[in-house]
Amino acid sequence: MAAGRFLLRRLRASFRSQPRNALVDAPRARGMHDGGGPRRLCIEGNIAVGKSTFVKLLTKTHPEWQVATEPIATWQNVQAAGTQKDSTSRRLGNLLDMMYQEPARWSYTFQTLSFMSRLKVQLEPTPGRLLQADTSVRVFERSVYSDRYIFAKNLFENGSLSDVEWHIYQDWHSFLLQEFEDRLLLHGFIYLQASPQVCMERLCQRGREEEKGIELAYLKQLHGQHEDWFINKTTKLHFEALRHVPVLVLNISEDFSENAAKQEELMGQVSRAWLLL
Ligand code: UDP
Ligand code: D5M
Ligand code: MG
Repeated sequence: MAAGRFLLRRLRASFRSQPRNALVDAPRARGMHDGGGPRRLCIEGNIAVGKSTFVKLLTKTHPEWQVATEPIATWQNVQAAGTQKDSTSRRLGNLLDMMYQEPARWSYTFQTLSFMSRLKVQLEPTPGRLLQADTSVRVFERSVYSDRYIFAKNLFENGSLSDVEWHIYQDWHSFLLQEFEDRLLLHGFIYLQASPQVCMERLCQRGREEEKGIELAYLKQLHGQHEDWFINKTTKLHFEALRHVPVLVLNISEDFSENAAKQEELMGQVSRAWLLL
């Protein structure tokens, strides 16, 4: 009990001393999980803000951490499983591209694929080497939660998902997450924040073919969704435990990809926050 009170005091002191980068909701810092096993962190942020770059930096700093990147290759190359006679898979299409070309036609289909692929990743059993470690960490690039509270919500609000699709989506999303609740536990979000303009520059620099038609207005909508969830706290979340997952906000407007001092600063912020989880 005494140790618990000490930790709580440290969390509160840290929260007060770092208003912009604090772990929001830190007093309930165990997030969605109170059991043993690895701590599970999720990296969230707008398109092209720098999540994958940040995850690479985390891996370099903590080679023992296990990282699950976004299953984007699956979305770019949807395949039909081979039959017994013919074990080769048949390419069915690039659903990411199809969604950007015809949002009203393909957004709902895309949500089913992105959700299923993220769910599979989040449900993967913990590797043995992590079970043996005293302190082990799994990192996910986005989650089944950003699927809903960032993308699907936004696609509904901008008219790409119909009332019926949004209703059906929310129904199965809630049902499945309740069913798998214990195995989808998260201990913390790291929200990587930058202006939509910075994301646009990085998106153009990356030059992913399917994203060539993305406009600044879309990045502004997604920025607003992130801010409403993580900063303004106005997004209605349907899972009690999710409301209490601590959020570390890191502003990465300044380029960190080649800047050693900035990288050190960011990794320091993660470590300090991490000690509190
Ligand atoms: N990038 C950059 N400076 C940064 C972070 C990222 O120039 O501080 C570039 C990165 O090299 C890539 C693009 O921005 O070309 C998008 O980054 P990333 O793929 O990591 O973004 P994500 O979509 O995963 O958030
Ligand atoms: O790129 C991931 C890409 O996939 C980017 O174009 C956004 C898109 N994406 C990811 N999840 C969704 C959902 N659920 N709906 C619609 N579009 C989505 P990144 O580089 O990781 O930002
Ligand atoms: Mg990425």
